[in-house]
Amino acid sequence: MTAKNYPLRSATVALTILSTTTALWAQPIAPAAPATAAQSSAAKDLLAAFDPADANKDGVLSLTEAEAIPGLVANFDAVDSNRDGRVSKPELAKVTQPD
Ligand SMILES: [Ca+2]
Ligand SMILES: [Ca+2]
Repeated sequence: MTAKNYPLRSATVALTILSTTTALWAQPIAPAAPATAAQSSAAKDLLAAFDPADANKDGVLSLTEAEAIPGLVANFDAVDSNRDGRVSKPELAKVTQPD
Protein backbone atom coordinates (compact mmCIF):
# COMPACT_ATOMS: atom_id res chain seq x y z
CA MET A 1 0.00 0.00 0.00
CA THR A 2 2.74 2.41 0.89
CA ALA A 3 4.61 1.36 -2.23
CA LYS A 4 1.56 2.33 -4.31
CA ASN A 5 1.16 5.64 -2.62
CA TYR A 6 4.77 6.65 -2.88
CA PRO A 7 5.05 7.38 -6.63
CA LEU A 8 1.73 9.22 -6.55
CA ARG A 9 2.87 11.41 -3.73
CA SER A 10 6.21 12.20 -5.34
CA ALA A 11 4.46 13.16 -8.58
CA THR A 12 2.27 15.54 -6.62
CA VAL A 13 5.32 17.01 -4.95
CA ALA A 14 7.04 17.41 -8.31
CA LEU A 15 3.98 19.17 -9.73
CA THR A 16 3.79 21.43 -6.73
CA ILE A 17 7.42 22.36 -7.08
CA LEU A 18 7.03 22.93 -10.82
CA SER A 19 4.02 25.16 -10.42
CA THR A 20 5.60 27.19 -7.65
CA THR A 21 9.00 27.61 -9.28
CA THR A 22 7.64 28.34 -12.75
CA ALA A 23 4.67 30.52 -11.97
CA LEU A 24 4.02 30.95 -15.69
CA TRP A 25 2.90 27.34 -15.89
CA ALA A 26 0.03 27.95 -13.55
CA GLN A 27 -1.65 30.49 -15.81
CA PRO A 28 -2.36 28.54 -19.02
CA ILE A 29 -3.49 25.56 -16.95
CA ALA A 30 -6.14 27.49 -15.05
CA PRO A 31 -9.42 27.65 -17.05
CA ALA A 32 -9.97 31.19 -15.88
CA ALA A 33 -12.01 32.67 -18.74
CA PRO A 34 -15.59 32.22 -17.42
CA ALA A 35 -14.57 33.01 -13.85
CA THR A 36 -12.81 36.18 -14.99
CA ALA A 37 -15.85 37.33 -16.95
CA ALA A 38 -18.11 36.76 -13.98
CA GLN A 39 -15.59 38.41 -11.74
CA SER A 40 -15.24 41.53 -13.86
CA SER A 41 -19.00 41.84 -14.12
CA ALA A 42 -19.27 41.58 -10.34
CA ALA A 43 -16.45 44.09 -10.05
CA LYS A 44 -18.34 46.52 -12.28
CA ASP A 45 -21.46 46.10 -10.17
CA LEU A 46 -19.45 46.70 -7.04
CA LEU A 47 -17.81 49.86 -8.38
CA ALA A 48 -21.15 51.06 -9.76
CA ALA A 49 -22.55 50.69 -6.24
CA PHE A 50 -19.83 52.89 -4.78
CA ASP A 51 -21.21 56.32 -5.68
CA PRO A 52 -24.80 55.64 -4.56
CA ALA A 53 -23.46 54.17 -1.32
CA ASP A 54 -21.34 57.28 -0.63
CA ALA A 55 -24.19 59.10 1.07
CA ASN A 56 -22.23 62.21 2.11
CA LYS A 57 -20.34 62.36 -1.22
CA ASP A 58 -16.90 62.67 0.34
CA GLY A 59 -15.48 60.09 -2.01
CA VAL A 60 -14.98 57.40 0.61
CA LEU A 61 -17.27 54.91 2.28
CA SER A 62 -17.53 54.86 6.05
CA LEU A 63 -18.49 51.62 7.74
CA THR A 64 -22.07 52.88 7.91
CA GLU A 65 -22.14 53.77 4.22
CA ALA A 66 -20.57 50.41 3.38
CA GLU A 67 -23.74 48.74 4.65
CA ALA A 68 -25.34 49.80 1.36
CA ILE A 69 -23.10 47.37 -0.52
CA PRO A 70 -23.87 43.72 0.22
CA GLY A 71 -20.86 41.88 1.59
CA LEU A 72 -18.68 44.95 1.99
CA VAL A 73 -19.06 45.36 5.75
CA ALA A 74 -17.96 41.76 6.32
CA ASN A 75 -14.83 42.44 4.25
CA PHE A 76 -14.36 46.05 5.28
CA ASP A 77 -11.01 45.58 7.01
CA ALA A 78 -9.64 43.58 4.09
CA VAL A 79 -10.75 46.18 1.56
CA ASP A 80 -9.55 49.13 3.66
CA SER A 81 -5.93 48.53 2.73
CA ASN A 82 -4.56 51.74 4.26
CA ARG A 83 -6.51 51.15 7.50
CA ASP A 84 -7.98 54.63 7.71
CA GLY A 85 -11.43 53.27 8.51
CA ARG A 86 -12.83 54.31 5.13
CA VAL A 87 -13.00 52.51 1.83
CA SER A 88 -11.98 54.60 -1.17
CA LYS A 89 -12.89 53.76 -4.75
CA PRO A 90 -9.28 52.75 -5.61
CA GLU A 91 -9.26 50.45 -2.58
CA LEU A 92 -12.47 48.84 -3.75
CA ALA A 93 -11.17 48.60 -7.32
CA LYS A 94 -7.98 46.96 -6.07
CA VAL A 95 -9.79 44.06 -4.43
CA THR A 96 -12.08 43.54 -7.39
CA GLN A 97 -9.18 43.14 -9.82
CA PRO A 98 -7.22 39.89 -9.94
CA ASP A 99 -3.97 41.85 -10.20
CA1 LIG B 1 -18.81 58.91 2.39
CA1 LIG C 1 -8.94 53.24 3.31
